[in-house]
Amino acid sequence: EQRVFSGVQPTGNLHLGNYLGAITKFVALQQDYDCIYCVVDLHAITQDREIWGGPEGLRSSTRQVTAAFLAAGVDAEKHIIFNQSQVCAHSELAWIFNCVARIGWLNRMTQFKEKAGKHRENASVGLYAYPTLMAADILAYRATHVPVGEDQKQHLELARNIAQKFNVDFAESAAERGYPDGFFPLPEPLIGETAARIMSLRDGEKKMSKSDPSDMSRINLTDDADAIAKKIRKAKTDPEPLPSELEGLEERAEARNLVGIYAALADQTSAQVLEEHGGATFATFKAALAELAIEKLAPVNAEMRRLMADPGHIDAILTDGARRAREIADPNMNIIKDIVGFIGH
Ligand code: AQP
Repeated sequence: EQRVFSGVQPTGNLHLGNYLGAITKFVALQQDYDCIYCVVDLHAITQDREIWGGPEGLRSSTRQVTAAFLAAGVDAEKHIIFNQSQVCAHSELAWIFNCVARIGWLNRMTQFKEKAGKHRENASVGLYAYPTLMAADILAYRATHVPVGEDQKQHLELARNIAQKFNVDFAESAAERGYPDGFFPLPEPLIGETAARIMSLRDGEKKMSKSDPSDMSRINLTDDADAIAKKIRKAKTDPEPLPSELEGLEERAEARNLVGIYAALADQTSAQVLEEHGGATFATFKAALAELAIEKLAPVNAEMRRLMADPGHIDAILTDGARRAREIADPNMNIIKDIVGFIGH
């Protein structure tokens, strides 16, 4: 059995990187898999309160991410959309995984180092344990495939290590309960060839990120056409025109990023974009990119606004999704607890 699970944090400023690197991939996978898409609100509160915005901010961002899933084309009836905190299995399994994962494994996580910054002592314990919760998100459903951007590759590798160690540590107990190969599958990342890593519009070496203090560094899904056009016009570039071949983009991070964004929006490869636009100045190419971005994002933006005008409807979708998610996760949790040796499950 194959199942897709992925999540997006409700930390505000959902951007083009989240959209192209994750959400559009979610939509495409619905054809071939049973999919569970989660608004990971428990993950959001691992960061500083200014980032997730306090209780009001969290509620509003949770609805915004849900609206983005729906507006992009996730089908909440055939598949499942819900918010993480409504399903206890995530927290419960994360605790068990905290006892499976080794401190040495977590110490290697680059996202923690980046997000905790210089004052690591002041980071929350939750931020440190973020990857064990992510492993629990996936494995509570015994999901086999996880669409993510490239930045999450290391966390997924950790989830596989946790699944494998659990399977080995509890091999006998799992076999006695009918799981001779271990209870957990080893989940595989699905990282797209295009848009796996969209970079900041102000710095081609940094990924586009919700928490970048400069709003000009990213295109938000809530930006209107004027804001999108302005951000693309002002995006950092070099003075050379576009090359006709991919090799010409080496050492030109900003140019490579804009070509990559165009390619992902047009559903082409970067090479195809260069065939068509090679030789163009940035003034010309940016105008074409702005036009394309507005054409693709305007309907998503409009649908998100329409959905967010009715928060009760969004909340009902999340509650229904959570109920269906529990139907999958709760029986799994009972087996997992029994395998570990907890009485009463
Ligand atoms: N720049 C990006 N390019 C491609 N994919 C990206 N993703 C994030 N940034 C890019 C993918 O979006 C999904 C959801 O991300 P998330 O919100 O759960 O976590 P994140 O990676 O921490 O997102 P941000 O925007 O970078 O937030 P901050 O600023 O808080 O760190 C994931 O699949 C991710 O790979």
